Amino acid sequence: MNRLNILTFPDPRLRKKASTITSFDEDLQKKAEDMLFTMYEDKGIGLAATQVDIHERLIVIDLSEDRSDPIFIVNPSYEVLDDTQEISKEGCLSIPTFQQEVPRAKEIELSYQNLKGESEKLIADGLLGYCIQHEIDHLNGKLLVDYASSLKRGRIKEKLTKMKDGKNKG
Ligand code: GNR
Ligand code: NI
Repeated sequence: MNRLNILTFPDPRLRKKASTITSFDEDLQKKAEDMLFTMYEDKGIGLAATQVDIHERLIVIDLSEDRSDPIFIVNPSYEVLDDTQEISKEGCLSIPTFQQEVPRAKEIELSYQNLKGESEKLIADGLLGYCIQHEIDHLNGKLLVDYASSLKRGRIKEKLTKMKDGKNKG
């Protein structure tokens, strides 16, 4: 398994729209495993392929305490079952140190394919529902900063750019 590099805001590659997956092969399996490993290493509950510079519609999620219950989600789409807007306070591995309150649908029905290409459905609310909505935003090039004021967005952009410059100087 390989640890993949996670892109950080304001990297323009985070804005790319991911494409539909059509091959359910060993290569896909390997990408999914590397993403899961990377997500566990960075202590996230979800990761979208866009964040590791793979612009395909692939997501991994694991909400379990002991990191033993991964869900691999290919080509997701969802319908809103309960459109009550709930406020979800979220972080993102691509925007370190940043938190944002985001309005999310209360309950969704997710349709997707598994790594074998078989169709699956899942009804989700609470943290799982918010996480799915967050990851699908990534596949569409949307980020938590887009829900923030331009003032707050400007501040985090400056902060993360400075952090990166510092790192690059070593
Ligand atoms: O680890 C993460 N926590 C989280 C909390 C609330 C809603 C969504 C998330 S996803 C995030 C990891 C991440 O950046 N995924 O894209
Ligand atoms: Ni994220």
